[in-house]
Amino acid sequence: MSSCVLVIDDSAAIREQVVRTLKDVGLFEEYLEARDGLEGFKTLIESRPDLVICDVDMPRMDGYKFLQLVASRPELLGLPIIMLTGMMDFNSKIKGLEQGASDYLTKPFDAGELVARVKVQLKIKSLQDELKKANEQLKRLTNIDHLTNLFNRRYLSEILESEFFRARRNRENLSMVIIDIDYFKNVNDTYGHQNGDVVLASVAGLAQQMLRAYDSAARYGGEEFVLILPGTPLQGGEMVAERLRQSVLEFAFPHPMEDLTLTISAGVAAYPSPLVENIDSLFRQADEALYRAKQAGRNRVER
Ligand code: GH3
Ligand code: MG
Ligand code: MG
Ligand code: MG
Repeated sequence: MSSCVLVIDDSAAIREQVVRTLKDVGLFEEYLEARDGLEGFKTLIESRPDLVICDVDMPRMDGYKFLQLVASRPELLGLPIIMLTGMMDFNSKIKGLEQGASDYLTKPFDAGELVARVKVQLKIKSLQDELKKANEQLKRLTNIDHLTNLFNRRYLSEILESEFFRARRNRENLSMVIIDIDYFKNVNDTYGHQNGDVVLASVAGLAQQMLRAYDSAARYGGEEFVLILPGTPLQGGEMVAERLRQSVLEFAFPHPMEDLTLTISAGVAAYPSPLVENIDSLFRQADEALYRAKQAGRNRVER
């Protein structure tokens, strides 16, 4: 069920005729009207109808200009617009379609044809919406690690690629933190693999809580995580890692892990730095720092 249609025409009689035709078949719940392109665009932005029926010849702003305005707004992409006009010549139809109209009807219109064409547009719109949803779902599935809800390793490479080059272009800082849970094998051995999974999800949740909107957290390996912190120098990355280390240390795990004191080790590296000229060396620096943290006894952050 589509809920809202907007009818734009300078003639009150035509608007009434269109609305009555659509009301007769109960295609919409709400009917909005506007007298010209300008008023129509304002109503469109405010009320976001599911379909627009628009006259071409109107004072102040005509239908072509209206189409141009709509096309300039990416958020309106896919909105069905049926042009309705008295103009009989082909060129005006072609012009309308080229400017983004979904369909074209000439006045006087046949009620049955209007309804049929509106239905076609609504069908196309709903298929597009489904496709969009399926695409978003697919994107989620390809980018997200199921157990932890963090980005997966595959998507981490994409993020690193874009963030590293953005940092280089804009001469901005970029920090990377690699985290490895200490003695995680013991957790599995003591509480079982399923509880181990709970621990992984908990650590991921704590990491996610630390982050700002443009930071990213990914599950890099079994019990290894990576944080990407754009606009953050080395000291900032260390601070984030240290806060996470503290919060993991203090975290109260659910039954039967009440007695578990979990720790993490982390290595931090940042761009720019004399040792970091590309993504690989950024990774290597962070990994070597992590190794030093492990060597130094774990439960610590190294740079
Ligand atoms: P260290 O302090 O040196 O890091 O010791 P560790 O035991 O954490 O290191 P190690 O790499 O030897 O062990 C990691 C363990 O993580 C081994 C593996 O069974 C476990 N693991 C990997 N992925 C998963 C997972 O998805 N779920 C669970 N429960 N365990 C996992
Ligand atoms: Mg007109
Ligand atoms: Mg490991
Ligand atoms: Mg480990």
